[in-house]
Amino acid sequence: MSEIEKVENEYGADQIQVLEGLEAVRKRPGMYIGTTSERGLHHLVYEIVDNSVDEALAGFCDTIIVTINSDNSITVEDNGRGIPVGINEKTGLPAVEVVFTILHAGGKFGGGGYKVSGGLHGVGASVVNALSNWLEVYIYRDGNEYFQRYERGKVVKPLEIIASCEQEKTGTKVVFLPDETIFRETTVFDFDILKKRLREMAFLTKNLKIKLIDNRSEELLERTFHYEGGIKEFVTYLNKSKTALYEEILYFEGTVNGVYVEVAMQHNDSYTEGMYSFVNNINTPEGGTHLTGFKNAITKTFNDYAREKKLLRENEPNLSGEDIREGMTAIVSVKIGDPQFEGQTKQKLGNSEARGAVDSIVSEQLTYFLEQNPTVAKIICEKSILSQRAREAARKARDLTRRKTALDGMALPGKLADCSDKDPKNCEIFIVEGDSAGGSAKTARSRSTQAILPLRGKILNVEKARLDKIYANEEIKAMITAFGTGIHDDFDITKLRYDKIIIMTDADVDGAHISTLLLTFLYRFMPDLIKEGHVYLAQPPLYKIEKNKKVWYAYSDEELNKVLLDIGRDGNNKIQRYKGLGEMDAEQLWDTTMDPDTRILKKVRYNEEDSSEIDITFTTLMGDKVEPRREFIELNAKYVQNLDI
Ligand code: 28G
Repeated sequence: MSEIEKVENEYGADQIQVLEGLEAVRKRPGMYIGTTSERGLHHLVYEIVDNSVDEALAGFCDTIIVTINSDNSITVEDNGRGIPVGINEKTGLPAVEVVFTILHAGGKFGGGGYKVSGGLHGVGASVVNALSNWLEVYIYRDGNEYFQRYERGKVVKPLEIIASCEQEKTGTKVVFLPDETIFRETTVFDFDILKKRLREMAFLTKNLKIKLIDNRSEELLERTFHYEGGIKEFVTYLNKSKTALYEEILYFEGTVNGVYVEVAMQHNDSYTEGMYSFVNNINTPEGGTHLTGFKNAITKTFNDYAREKKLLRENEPNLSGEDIREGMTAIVSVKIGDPQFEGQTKQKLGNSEARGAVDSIVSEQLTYFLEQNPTVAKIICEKSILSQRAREAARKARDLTRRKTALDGMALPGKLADCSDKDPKNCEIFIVEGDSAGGSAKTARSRSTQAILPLRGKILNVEKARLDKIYANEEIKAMITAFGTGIHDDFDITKLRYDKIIIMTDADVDGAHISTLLLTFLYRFMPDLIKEGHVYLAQPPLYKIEKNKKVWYAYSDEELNKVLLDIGRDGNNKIQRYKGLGEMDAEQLWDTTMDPDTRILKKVRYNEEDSSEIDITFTTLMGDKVEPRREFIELNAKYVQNLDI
């Protein structure tokens, strides 16, 4: 069935239905773009760019330019064939008008059907149109420049030819201004958010050039993403702050049963796995059949190889998938005509043919690669065997603590001053840097609901340690038992003993370092605590200002200046710069940092869509390469006030 026919059969729509369709989008925008927050706003750009990417996947477009204009409208241009302008018989409308005004069934987030990207042209254009104050489309085809304008989704003028152009020039240009009555939170685009997603799109579509331009400020901001190697370069990018164990990026590609599969992978010397999967260029943080197929394939293939080459002896157990994936960065990308999503958030791929396709392509091509590259094969197998031994040692250490806890009842760590209320909903735990601040916090706290766990010195950097060492670490063991959730395979968030986990460190460089170490641990080992919003950073004040027996606290330099402006700068002011929590007595600590009625807490946020970038942030900050860290710190120096991962 041709695309045009499909439109006719499904919609045979008259103008009234068309308008109703877009009204539905304006009434319940969340159904179509998930949210009207900042994230939803940026989603509009991706919907339009997706159509250009589809044109690229169809083989007709190699350049996309996205511009943030000075009025915060967006221009997207591609050099594809140009959206068809011919009249569609049933609707009597030009095809382009069908694309922008007819709502296609379902939405990516609503009911029945899902958006089918990957060669078939997405269905988001009409949604973007409905949620825009105005939208203009320019089409270059057959030596003409066509133009149409819409306001809040409605045609304001029929499609017209406004100029002629060179016969060879083809493509589409869309300009739109999001509707501020829909996007109440913000209509201001963020260069960095767009940059991340457009870079990802460029990685996922090899050879496609995507340019992002920001025209809002004096100095022009411009980035171009163009990766000949596609996801191979994605892996290199993700590993840039790590040390690779071998030079090659393993790359497998093919189509089985209508599923196009692409996989790239490489191991580094860290202990964490970084696997990212995509379906039709959309991130699937919860994985699904494609990821299962990949995991099956590598587990089986490496075990077969290690046995055959006698790297694993007969009496030794098989390598587990986790052993093989330790320190592995991988991208699994599939393109499929009719993706079915499952699970609570509808983000997990369900198509069973994807499992088989990825499994067979990876098994076959990886077996061949290992035969051709025995040195690389040996490095990976040996690393996996080391991981297997560490895991076994860690299991023993864990069983030991588990048995101990079983014997002692719930053996809470000795240093923990627990709260008396046993309902986790009411409870919070402060993780405090140093014994002395821990002492003040213990005195200051509200005993019924606030628990204090003091940590001595710097905690272990989990980026640089293997499991067995991590489980043996006293500070980490204390946190695990205090939280009650267990860790890793045992992790159970329903057992969490506190609703809020509050990291309280000095407001100086060391304190920031300790916060980062703690966040690294939580992010790697108990990510759900962060995802579910249980992790907070306390904000102790930087200054105490006293005048005529009155006291003010300031949490930043700006606040200090504001207070001084209010009370007047004169000789009666006494300003104290707090260097650490230890300088505050219990009462001050309570008043400024711990009292739930007056304190400021920063919630640590986690955005699934950003997971590959967050991984880079942590390895850059905590890994062993110095140069990327320096770069990162220089680039982010302006954000240090706001520890947001
Ligand atoms: C610049 C911003 C966004 C696009 C094309 C090219 C074609 C196309 C787009 O066809 C098919 C859908 C239902 C009738 C296809 C051109 C075949 C031949 C295309 C874009 C038409 C849509 N020649 N380029 N759509 N059907 N770029 N960029 O949107 O109605 S969308």
